[in-house]
Amino acid sequence: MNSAAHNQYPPALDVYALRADFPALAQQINGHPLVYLDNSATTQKPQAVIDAVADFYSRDNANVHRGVHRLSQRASDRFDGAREKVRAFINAPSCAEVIFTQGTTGAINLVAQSYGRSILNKADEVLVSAMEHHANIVPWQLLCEETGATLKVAPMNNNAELLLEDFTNLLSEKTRIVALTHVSNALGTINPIQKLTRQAHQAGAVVLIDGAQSVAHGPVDVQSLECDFFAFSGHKLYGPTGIGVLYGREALLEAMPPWLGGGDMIRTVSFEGSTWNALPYKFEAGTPHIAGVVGLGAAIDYLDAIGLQAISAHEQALLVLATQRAHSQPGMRIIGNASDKAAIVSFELGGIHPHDVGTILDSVGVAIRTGHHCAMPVMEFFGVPATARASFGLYNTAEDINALFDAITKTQSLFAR
Ligand code: 7TS
Repeated sequence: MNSAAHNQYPPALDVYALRADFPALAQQINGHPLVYLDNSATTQKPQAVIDAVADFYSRDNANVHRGVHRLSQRASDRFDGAREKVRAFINAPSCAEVIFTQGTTGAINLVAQSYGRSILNKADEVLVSAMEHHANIVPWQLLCEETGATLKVAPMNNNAELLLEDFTNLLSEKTRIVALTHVSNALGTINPIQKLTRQAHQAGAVVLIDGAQSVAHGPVDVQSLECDFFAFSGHKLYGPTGIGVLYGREALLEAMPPWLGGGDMIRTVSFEGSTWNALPYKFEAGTPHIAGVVGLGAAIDYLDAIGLQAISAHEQALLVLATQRAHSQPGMRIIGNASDKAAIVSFELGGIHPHDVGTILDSVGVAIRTGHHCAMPVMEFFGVPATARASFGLYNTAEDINALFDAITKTQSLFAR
């Protein structure tokens, strides 16, 4: 995902046809058609993903890499096939570099506990940004507590843009790991990852990108981003929950010690000591979430058929529309006005508590998220306890935006009484 992608003109999405692929969208909530605008939390699933998971359990269910029997072979083929789909999707050079994890959170913790713990000492620093999700803060805090290293934070401005000069100034020979979000879930900011990565590399640091909010919303190429690690979750990519991916550069992964120990990650085990399996299995202890991997593969096929460029263009058009409407809505303040933004609109309605906003919106079928969005430092920076957040996906329409703003107007008039 990059801003250049937004300037191209791919064929427009046939969004109404695509909506029919998502059974969950065709329901009424409180007597109103569901308007699902909580895509940053998780996306709805197309029938193709639901069918792939059901079909796996109905026909091919077996453990992978162990059995010689037919079902185990089929399960292994589907599992390995999905890894190749993920590799191609993010343009990783090799399947050895694609590790299945429980999600973005699992992937970041793996890097912190394996890579981080093996290289960090007291004099070292880890650099994150002020707009990180807790999943890209807390694992580094735990690591710093364990190793005595220091966590540094690159600040942002009031538009929620990273301050590039401060970022540069915070880099030094002490900086061993730079961990940044590609897109902020609470603010929508798209960070200039390639540029930041190059600077971090010049300082000698290794770079992890939290791609939880970027992979489903535009093309991602880990080689052109030049990052060392890239983490994302299947469930934000129209795939199942409980499955995610860590991409890592092979040389780094090879040098890293295992984190979780158990079956599948070993080559040999004896009571004198054990040796480790090849990549990616070294980091995949235990029975994996096979059905989740199969579903993730189906989600990638589904998105590839539509095209990430087209999805990006569609969502950018929705963002422009929602932002225009917000500017002409009295009493509404957008939090997060970066010049390069994903289709996420965090907002406040004067003194109305975001939870009340969310509850009234739900009463007319509009699903948004309210709260701190697992980004408490972002809330602190903007001086709010919480925000209301509408986040868009490939199946959202201009009518959804109309419904959102009708519901916002209704909320304001209820509170004006
Ligand atoms: N990083 C970012 C930027 C995220 O937005 C999230 C989840 C995570 C990491 C963690 O992903 P997980 O799949 O491992 O849980 N964000 C949100 C959200 O915005 N609302 O609910 C979850």
